Order: sequence, then C-alpha cells, then structure tokens
Amino acid sequence: MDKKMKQEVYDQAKTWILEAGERIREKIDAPRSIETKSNPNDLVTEMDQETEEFFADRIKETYPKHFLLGEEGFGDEIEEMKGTVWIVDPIDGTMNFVHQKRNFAISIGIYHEGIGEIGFIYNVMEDVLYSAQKGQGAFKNDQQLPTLNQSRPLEQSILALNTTWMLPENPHVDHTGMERLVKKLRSTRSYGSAALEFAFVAEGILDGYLTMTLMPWDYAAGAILVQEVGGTVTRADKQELDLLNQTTVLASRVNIHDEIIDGYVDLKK
Ligand code: 2AM
Ligand code: CA
Ligand code: CA
Ligand code: CA
Repeated sequence: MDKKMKQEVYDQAKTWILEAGERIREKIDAPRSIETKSNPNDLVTEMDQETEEFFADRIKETYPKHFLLGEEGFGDEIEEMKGTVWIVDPIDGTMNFVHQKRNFAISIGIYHEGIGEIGFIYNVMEDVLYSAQKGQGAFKNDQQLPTLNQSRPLEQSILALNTTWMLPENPHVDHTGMERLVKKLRSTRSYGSAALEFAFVAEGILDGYLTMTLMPWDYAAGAILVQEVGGTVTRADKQELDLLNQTTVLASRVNIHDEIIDGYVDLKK
C-alpha cells in the first residue's frame, strides 16, 4: 500500500470507528436481545451484528477490492492474507457490553499482503481511541505513546491473565506453570476485552497479556499497537501469529517475554 493510500484508509477507518462508537453509545441503554453462540457464556447481541454490518457496507462500497474478516460473519471467507484485509471485531468484550455497559472496544486491524499497516482500538464508553500505523508509533487519542524501553523484572510486573488458565482441566496450558507465574508476578488483571488488554500493554499500564484462545479479530489491531511501542507479540510458543486461526498469544515488554514462555508456559498441545 503506498503512503497516500495508507493515509486515506487510515483517515476513513478513523471516521468510521468513531461514528460506529457513537451509535453504540446512543443505544447503550436500549433493550436488547442477547443470544448465545458456542456456549451459554458466549454472548452476541444485535449491536455486535449491526456494528459489523456498518463496517461491511462501508468497506465494500468504498473499497470494493478490499477484504473483510469479521467475527459476526458479514465479511469474506479468507483463506490467505492476500491484498488488503480489514480484520474487524465490532464489539470486543460483548459480555462486558451486556453486563457492565462499559469495558468493551471496537477493534480494526488493516493488513496489506499479510503485514499489519493500521490498527485501531476504540474504548467506546471512555471515548478513547488507540491507533497505530506501521513505522509511525502508537497513539492514545492525539498523544503518542512512549516506547516500552523500561525493563521491569517479573516480580514487579502486572500481567493480564484469565483465571481459566489456572484450572487443572483447562485443555491449553499446564496449570501448575500458571500457578508459579502468578506467584512470581506482582499481580494479575483480567479486563474481559482482549483488544483493551493489548491497548493497555501498548500504553504501558500492563506489562503483558497472556492468553490461550484468541481469534484474528481479537488481536489484529492489538498486535500492531504493541509492536509499534517496541513490545513483543508472538504465540505462547514463540512462533509468529498467523492471522487466520485461533491461537495462543503473549504480548509483553521485551525483557519478560521469553522469560514467561521459557519458565512458566507449558502448552498441552
Ligand atoms: P468477544 O467479546 O469479541 O467475543 C474475553 O476474555 C475476551 O476473549 C474477549 O476479548 C472476547 O471477545 C474473547 N473471546 C474469544 N473467543 C471467545 C469465546 N468463545 N467466548 C468468549 N469470549 C471469547
Ligand atoms: Ca464474541
Ligand atoms: Ca473479540
Ligand atoms: Ca466480538
């Protein structure tokens, strides 16, 4: 993508994400029907669908050659990261949206030939927009985020971690390693929105985020943001993220990244 096109797409995506957020805020107290997907705690509302449709309509009309990969199925069937692909999570943190009416985000990552060029994470109720363009740093609203050049030992680090990974029966990671990790850390947090957890790592208010089951739309934007402030983002086995499948992820300050994986993460498969 040339520089001019990239800036145009960035400006367009920014306008749309702010508009989509405003629509959600306007209807935040409206009654809504809540359905479940893969399990009784996997929620979806008409607002998730309407918001993805909002992006699908606009992307298709304005950029007919671009592709859309979205959680709620209004996009394209993507089998490879060819061309320009918008990876959209219309509401990341649907459970928070339903139960708390806050702590959820719209996430958009725009990839060109497999390379993350543009990332947006919009904390809708706080009206805070995190953004990044490859090679140009990351921003919180209009303020550039400092690079994560401070190395902080694990003992003084706060890691975003879901308590699920502590359960012996979880199929993804050995729970005893997670127990040792939790004991070693200063503390853990769990916000319930993967996109916001990436944004907080980029902002430097979390030292890392470790999770076992993310989909591309959960991390497409977040990975760009964290990389733009000098953080490290890989799968929890140090391999590169592939953007097409469910995956484990560790996004963190550089100095604790390999230490967490080598010392505490024992994947079951
Ligand atoms: P979602 O709200 O867009 O579904 C919650 O811990 C985080 O995990 C959210 O970012 C949520 O995204 C994501 N997630 C991914 N797959 C999920 C699933 N099957 N059920 C619930 N949350 C899921
Ligand atoms: Ca969902
Ligand atoms: Ca999500
Ligand atoms: Ca979602």
